[in-house]
Parts: sequence; C-alpha cells; structure tokens
Amino acid sequence: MALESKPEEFPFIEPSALRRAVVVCHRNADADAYLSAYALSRLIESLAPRCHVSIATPGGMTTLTQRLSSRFPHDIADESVGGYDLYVAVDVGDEELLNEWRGKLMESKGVKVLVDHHPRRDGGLYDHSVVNEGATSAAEVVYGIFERLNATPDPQTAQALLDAILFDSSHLAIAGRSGLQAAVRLMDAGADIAQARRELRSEPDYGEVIAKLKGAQRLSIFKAGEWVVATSHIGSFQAHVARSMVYLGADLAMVSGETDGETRVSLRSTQRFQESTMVKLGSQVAEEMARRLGGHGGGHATAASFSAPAGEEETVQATMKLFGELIGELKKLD
Ligand SMILES: [Mn+2]
Repeated sequence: MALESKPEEFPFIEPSALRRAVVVCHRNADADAYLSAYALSRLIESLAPRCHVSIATPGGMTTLTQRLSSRFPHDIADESVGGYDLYVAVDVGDEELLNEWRGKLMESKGVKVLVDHHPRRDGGLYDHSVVNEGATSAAEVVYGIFERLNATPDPQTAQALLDAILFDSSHLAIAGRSGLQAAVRLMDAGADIAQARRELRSEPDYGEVIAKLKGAQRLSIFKAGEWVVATSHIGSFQAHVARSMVYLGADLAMVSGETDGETRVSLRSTQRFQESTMVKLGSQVAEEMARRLGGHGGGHATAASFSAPAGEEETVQATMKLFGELIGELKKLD
C-alpha cells in the first residue's frame, strides 16, 4: 500500500512524524474491538513504516478474543510505558471502559483519536473522532477509513474486519447497507465468509450441553390460557437450561436446583410474553419470591433468578402459585 493521508484525515498527524502509536480497546476486549484495533494497527504501519504500533487491551480480553488474537497476532502494549505520539481508542463507547488508559490519554500530549460506532459521550478526551452511530460494528467504521484513504486491506486484515463485522452484527442479521457493502468489499479484498463463521464459532462447554439435555429430559409442560410454561430441575447451569427452553418455544421457563439446603431458580420468558402479560420476572417474580421465602433475587423483565433457604419442592410450588396469580391457572399437560 502506497498511501498518503491529509492532516484532516486519519490519523490526523503527519505519518512521517509518527514513531510510537497505540490503539486502545475497551476493557475486556471483544472481537469487534480487538480486530478493529488489529486492522487500524496494520493501517498505521502501512501509512508510517517507521512507526511502532501496539494494541492495548485494558483488563484483558474475552475467551473468543484470546483465540482470535493468536490467529491475528499483534504486539500488545506494555501498560507501564507511556509517551505515544498517537492514541487511537476504538469501539470504546464510554471513556470509563478505557480503565487506566483514560488517565494516560488525559495526561498525554499525543494526538488522541476516537474510532467508534457507539453514541459519542463527549468528555473532551479526544482531539479527533471518526464515529458512525449507524454502523453495527466498529470494524465497519474502520473499513470506512480504509476506503477514504483509498487503501485496500491485505487479505489477513480484510479477514479480521469481516470476522469483526459478523461478530457485532449477529452474523449480518442486523447489518445495514454499509455493513453489507463492507462485507462484500472485504471478500473482494480476499476475506472468506465461511472462514469468518468458523473462526467465530465457540468450543462447546460439555457441562452446559449435558445440563441442557438433562433439563430437556426432565421437562414438565403447563398451559395457562394460551401461554406455554415449561419447568425443569438441574444441579447447575439453571439459567442456560431456562434459556434453551425458551429457544424450544416455551413462553415462560422456570428451572430449579437445590444445593446445601438452598434452592436456586432461574426464570426466562419471551419478549412477546412480557409485552402481552406485562409480567416483569425480575421485580414481580424473583424479588417477590425472595421476599416471600426469605431469600434474595432480582433481574430483568424477561430474565431473572432468585435463591431461597427452602426445599426445592416447596420453592417450586410457591413459584407456580405466584405464576397462577399473575397469568391464570396452570394446567399440567401429560
Ligand atoms: Mn462494537
């Protein structure tokens, strides 16, 4: 890539003056943050061949990102070192998510750039920003920078960006025009979409798999009017089992498990159930059951849990009684 950039364009500093640059991800970097940082690093390196570029991952990275970082390896910044000419924060959203790097940016005289698809919360930390709130991924915004500079990513960088776009757009299901267009152009640049799907696939956790299958085996089905309620019990992974029962089609799922005289209950419902019945599982079921049985609990409208110092049978009976109060009598199906 023989590239030139104007001062009003990324990286907003004369590339020949650059010696040290760092691209900072949000804390616990996800695939979009890390792979966007990877592509930006490659871009800066091609613009400024004499510049050393590092990637900072405050607080580490997710398990998937760790795997991707060995597929797309890059120098990781030493947290104790400062004094960069250029700081690029990518996919950050809230400045707080920079962890200790927020202070480093505030103190530094280097040029600070934000590249993001989250709504900008102006804290005045950055000198320049390239933000597109309409993008489903930061990688899409990064690809836009390549295009404006007339830079074609090399096949490895194109692959990183395509992986990131797929990761942040539910495999393109929620991607808009620019995301889809970027995906096609990245494939033209040498990225492979089947490979992207493979690289984003997680290894199964067999403890969770067995719990979900056992949970399905022990299923009881009830009807309350039109609603289908599924219940089951399992020693661990109650939340995963409850969620998979909703995937199977239940409107409302309850999964219980007893350990050391305490019963844990996970609750899940569909959005459709929530909007129609107005039942908030967190406040109206989990918190209420914790209050009735002297335990603790809470959560969101469609995902909640509680635990109670009571036997499993008693806890389940009491929760079913509350369901009856909220959505009408439950009839068990054979
Ligand atoms: Mn993102």
